[in-house]
Amino acid sequence: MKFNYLRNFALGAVALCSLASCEKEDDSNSDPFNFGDSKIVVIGHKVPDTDAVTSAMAYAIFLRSLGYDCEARVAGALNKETMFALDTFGIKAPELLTSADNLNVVIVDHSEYAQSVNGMRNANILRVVDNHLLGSMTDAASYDTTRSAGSTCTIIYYDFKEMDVTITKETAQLLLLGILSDTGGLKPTKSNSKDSVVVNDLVSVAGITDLAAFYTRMSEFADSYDGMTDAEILASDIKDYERAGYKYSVANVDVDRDDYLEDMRNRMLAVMPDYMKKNNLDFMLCKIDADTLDCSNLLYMGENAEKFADAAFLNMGIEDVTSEKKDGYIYMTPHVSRKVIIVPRLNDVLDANAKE
Ligand SMILES: [Mn+2]
Repeated sequence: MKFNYLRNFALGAVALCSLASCEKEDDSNSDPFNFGDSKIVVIGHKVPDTDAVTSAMAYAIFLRSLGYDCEARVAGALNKETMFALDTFGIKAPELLTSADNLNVVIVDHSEYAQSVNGMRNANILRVVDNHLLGSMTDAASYDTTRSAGSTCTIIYYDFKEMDVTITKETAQLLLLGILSDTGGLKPTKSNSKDSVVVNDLVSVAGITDLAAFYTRMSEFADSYDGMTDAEILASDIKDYERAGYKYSVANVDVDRDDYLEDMRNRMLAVMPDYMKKNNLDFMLCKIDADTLDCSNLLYMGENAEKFADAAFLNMGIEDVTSEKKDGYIYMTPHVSRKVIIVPRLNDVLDANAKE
């Protein structure tokens, strides 16, 4: 059960250790990061998850506190979990941004142009704040990245601390939501002690009395595909990548009952070809996680997809993770993270088989 991990969060009260953040100017003039006077838009990735939304909002608050003219926007419609979470605290969601053309932007929670709103290649990227493997955004003016952080909100918490900016109740709520969502309620496979320390520090500021109960409720919304078509389920938590000349996507789908796995595999396999065609992909993966069984089923489709998946995910040699080839998919246990396991290992295989 997801919320069980939360029981340990209070025990993670290790010393506050500053996450390494890089390339920050530390002069105390009126322009602490030298971002200038122009309006700044903070934005996360397309198909936004809770962390993409709340980290943008929290970072916008952070920059406004430092005197910048700044606003958060979202790159797509909010999912059910995010809507529930913001509703709970009475927080208004940011407005949609459809093009980043010629804007001054701070990017949160991604570093892949393929995951950004249109026009991002023509934007002035002041900073990337992210906890993922660095993607194609190698030309930003500065980076504030810590791959070991469980969520972008964790990084931002330490930014507030470092710059001595007060964390208000609403900021605490936003940061907590991003961390809880991205770490699956502080699951050990998706978080570390730094995330726990932050949650421990923020929970009372955020005014949450029963964190486990709150996260359970939140995850019910995350797992709910009520009223969605199979194509919408496939696209509900999908990320696009460009690497070594390949265009690919990795979808993430959760099922809350083990006996739904086979059905969900078949349903996703039926809608994957259309997604590939519409998005002009070379190949795609779809990872279906079953919480109760604690496993991932990895589907693959497209040219060489099986070959790449076999090379990346069989015989991985990772302690405590086993993988096995099944009929048409790879079975892994415990469930694996797209960010930590899937994308880095796949990119290594693609680099070794580069198109150009
Ligand atoms: Mn995200």
